[in-house]
Amino acid sequence: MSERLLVERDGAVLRVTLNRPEKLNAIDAGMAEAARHAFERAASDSGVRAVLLSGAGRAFCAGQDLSDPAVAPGADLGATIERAYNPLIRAMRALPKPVVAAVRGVAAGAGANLAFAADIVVAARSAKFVEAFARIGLLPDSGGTWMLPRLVGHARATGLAMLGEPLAAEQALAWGAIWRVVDDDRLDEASAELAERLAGMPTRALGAIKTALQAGWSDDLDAQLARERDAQRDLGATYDYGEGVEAFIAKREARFEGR
Ligand code: LHQ
Repeated sequence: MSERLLVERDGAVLRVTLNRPEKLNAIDAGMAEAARHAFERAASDSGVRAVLLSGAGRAFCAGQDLSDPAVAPGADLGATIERAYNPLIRAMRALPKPVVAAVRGVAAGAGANLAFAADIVVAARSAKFVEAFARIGLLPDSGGTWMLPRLVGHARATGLAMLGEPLAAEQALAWGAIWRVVDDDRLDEASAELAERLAGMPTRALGAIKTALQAGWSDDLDAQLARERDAQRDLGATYDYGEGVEAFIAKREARFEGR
């Protein structure tokens, strides 16, 4: 779409940038759909092997644009969620490739849960995650009520969701909600390095890891053991497994191709 969402290829990394910095990248009509399309394209483009999601300016994302008439009090908020947010979160979680979120400054409301829907979150020390919903009479959406307890446990998820207090980057790290905290001036470099590194790894294996870890949240052990067996059978037939083993035996770096 418009330049409110930037989608750029950088080698095998697809960079998706929320680009409305004057409104802290609040999501207005069309932005969530454009982001969803970007993730869907990433799924079907074999040249894309990782996605890097970030926000332009001082914030990651302030969530839904509250000045959008579509979410004015009395409007059908469920319609906006069904049209914009649910398909985006589904597309991110269904993408069998790693998604890195680089979070600088505030990630509020749907913006916080968008970050938590990524596979690996790298946060600047300045970052804070705010489940701002209850402050305006709503509940966490964009998968927040599903993801938060899985990331931080029921008690902390409840406190975050009910109180809407900012969760600072270091605390989010200590609680296991995110992968890493870096100094603000290192965020761009550190997140790009990580996305590039993931893009050079065996993509099919990373996709299988993502799918299996997610399935494990609801499957029992037997189902999960069967899933691991089936996925390992598939992965054992990939080029990258052959390359990985050959490189190991030859004591050289593997050159994975994502197939
Ligand atoms: C904004 C926003 C914003 C518009 C900052 N909208 N302009 C889904 C679909 C259906 C229904 C509704 O909900 C959802 C999901 C959601 O995401 S609901 C939750 C929505 N988000 C929030 O409640 C957060 C609202 N924002 C804030 O609390 C603050 O702006 C934060 C804490 C994010 C940042 O505070 P400051 O650093 O002090 O910045 P600021 O407040 O001065 O914001 C800068 C500008 O951005 C300002 O515009 P202005 O023209 O005055 O400079 C804000 O109005 C605008 N802005 N968030 N969500």
